[in-house]
Amino acid sequence: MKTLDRHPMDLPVRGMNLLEIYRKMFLIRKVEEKVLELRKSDLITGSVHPCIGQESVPVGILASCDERDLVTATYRGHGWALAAGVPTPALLGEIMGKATGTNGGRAGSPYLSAPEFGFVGENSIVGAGLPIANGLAMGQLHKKNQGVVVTSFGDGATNQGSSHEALVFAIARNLPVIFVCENNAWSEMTPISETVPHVELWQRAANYGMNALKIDGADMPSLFAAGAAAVERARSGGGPTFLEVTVPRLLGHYNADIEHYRPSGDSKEHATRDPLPRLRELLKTKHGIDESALTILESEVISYVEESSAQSIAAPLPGAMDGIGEVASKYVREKIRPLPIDSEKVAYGLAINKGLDEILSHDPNALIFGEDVGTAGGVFGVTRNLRKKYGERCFDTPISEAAILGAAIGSSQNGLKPIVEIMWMDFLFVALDQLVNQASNVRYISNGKVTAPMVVRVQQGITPGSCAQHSQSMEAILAHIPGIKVGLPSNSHDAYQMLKAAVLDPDPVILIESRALYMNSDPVDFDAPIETLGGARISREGKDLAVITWGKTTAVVLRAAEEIKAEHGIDVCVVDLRWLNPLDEETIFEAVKSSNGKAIIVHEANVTGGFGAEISARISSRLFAELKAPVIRLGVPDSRIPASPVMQKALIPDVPKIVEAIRKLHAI
Ligand SMILES: Cc1ncc(C[n+]2csc(CCOP(=O)(O)OP(=O)(O)O)c2C)c(N)n1
Repeated sequence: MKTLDRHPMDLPVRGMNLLEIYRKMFLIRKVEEKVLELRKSDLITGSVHPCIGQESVPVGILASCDERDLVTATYRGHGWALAAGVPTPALLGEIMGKATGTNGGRAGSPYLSAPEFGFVGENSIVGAGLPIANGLAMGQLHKKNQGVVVTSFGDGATNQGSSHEALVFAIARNLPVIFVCENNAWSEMTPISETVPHVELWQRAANYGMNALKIDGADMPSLFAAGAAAVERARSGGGPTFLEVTVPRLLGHYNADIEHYRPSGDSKEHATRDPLPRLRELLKTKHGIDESALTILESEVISYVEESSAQSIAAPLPGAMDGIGEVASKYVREKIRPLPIDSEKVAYGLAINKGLDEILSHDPNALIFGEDVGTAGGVFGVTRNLRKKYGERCFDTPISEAAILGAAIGSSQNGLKPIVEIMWMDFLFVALDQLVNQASNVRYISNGKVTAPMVVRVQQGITPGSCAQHSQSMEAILAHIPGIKVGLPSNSHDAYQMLKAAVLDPDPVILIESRALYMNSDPVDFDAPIETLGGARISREGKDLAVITWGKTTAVVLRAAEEIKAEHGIDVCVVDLRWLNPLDEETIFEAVKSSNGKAIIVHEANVTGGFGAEISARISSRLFAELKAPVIRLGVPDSRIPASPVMQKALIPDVPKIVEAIRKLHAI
């Protein structure tokens, strides 16, 4: 948390005396009331989730934090932002969607962030912030500055898989994270007692072996003490703590919640536990602060909130086009060099292993983690020997894909260069939130202030005997997500080159390797200059027809091209796309134009919604006048994948099927 130029009321809570703490809590209360008032007009749009009744938690915990420390919160995070030191006008500006807001209007009330104040941000996906906090904490450890990470979430979030994965991961890595569960007894419209009937929430963490305790959020001295102990423990290498803090829910889940589901007795009981009047009373009775001093302080806060609100109301709206851009770094097309011919042949998996070894040796911020990647060297041996050589910089994780990806996101935002392995493409789906909702948004929401330069290695495809849950080709789903770069190396040289390019890239990159290729050997020029990310390659020149493909099917298409040339004299141009995002459209268009206006796209993914559909659409709209025939897609028919190789053969686009498709298209 930096001490930037801001109003004294907006300073972070660290080092404040109890009266100043009260002032901050009162500020949070008044800001939230102002937000609810403005939400009744058009000045604020969308849902807002006030933290009224919960103000004690951010101030109580962050009182023990300092400028090294980082904070994440949920959509109910305005109080955390203000306690961390985010200026009130910037917060209100964001909630009003103004250009002056923390995120220039890109984030809104439930997803705002201000990393320059140590407030890494809110999160609108329940439970998603915990795995990311772990990654941030890995960055803290790497910096060796004894910094900690505080992550807040609700009681309902303790029912999320990602939360449990994060707790398990934090213990396994002994991370300096303080998990703060703000238990307001309601998960949106369902009481937590209904979904967690038999244990207390803190016990869940305790049963995982984490230091865990429960505190009454209205008892400020206990809250300060628990926060201070947890921070001290984390700073001194004692690992994570789980704090369950009970707080009242004084209002509905969000601004429009009429609480028709809530017994009135429950609301009344919660109202008796409001921490704000309790602290006020404590100041008067135990700290000798008189009523008039409190009244003056409160009126100063009210004036400041009015001023900040007026300032934000008068602030300019963003331009309509300001929401475009900063999705990913700009792709600048470069010509891709031809593949080496005379270099030493190296297996695809080994080329990646050598690349990883070099990356770890040259970049002290790089690290590798995933399931079985450490001691065992990966289930396919791709990370073999790296743990022996680099120790903890190549480590095994729990079988917790969301925790792995979240840790990659957080650590990449905090100075590290994580290269993580997800063992199988099919397993990515248990953790997709971390890519689709989290990694993809880091650059965009922060307007480019922060990026998530992480690399995810994963492998996919059909091999003999691979079952329906271990054989899917899912590149189209990933390429559909703006903000994520996706590449599929088709040979050993590219496997090495594309890994190096991915590691140098500032954005999240998914490298989809092919299990079937790991043992294949092709020439690799380890001395070739490293490319920047992107670019397709013409793998075979030809004038009669273009075949566009990527990854594993490239070699199959090349074999088909040789066969059809030998048997039918048809000269096929083969484009290996390499990267689906960014997409090198120009190489595709040039290839189709110079190949008689005929194109086939071949992939091992299902046809419907496959990336071939995207290529086909782009060719059809750009080259409509030049096309001599419809663009053809050849993929696996829309089916599940059988394990038996006999049945698999009928589905996979193999040489005979490709030859047949080429022959037919050529005849048109
Ligand atoms: C993964 C996911 N599921 C569901 C939702 C919808 N949702 C938003 S807040 C919320 C309740 C969460 O309750 P809790 O964690 O107790 O936090 P609180 O809102 O009380 O602060 C739900 C279900 C969501 N945003 N994300």
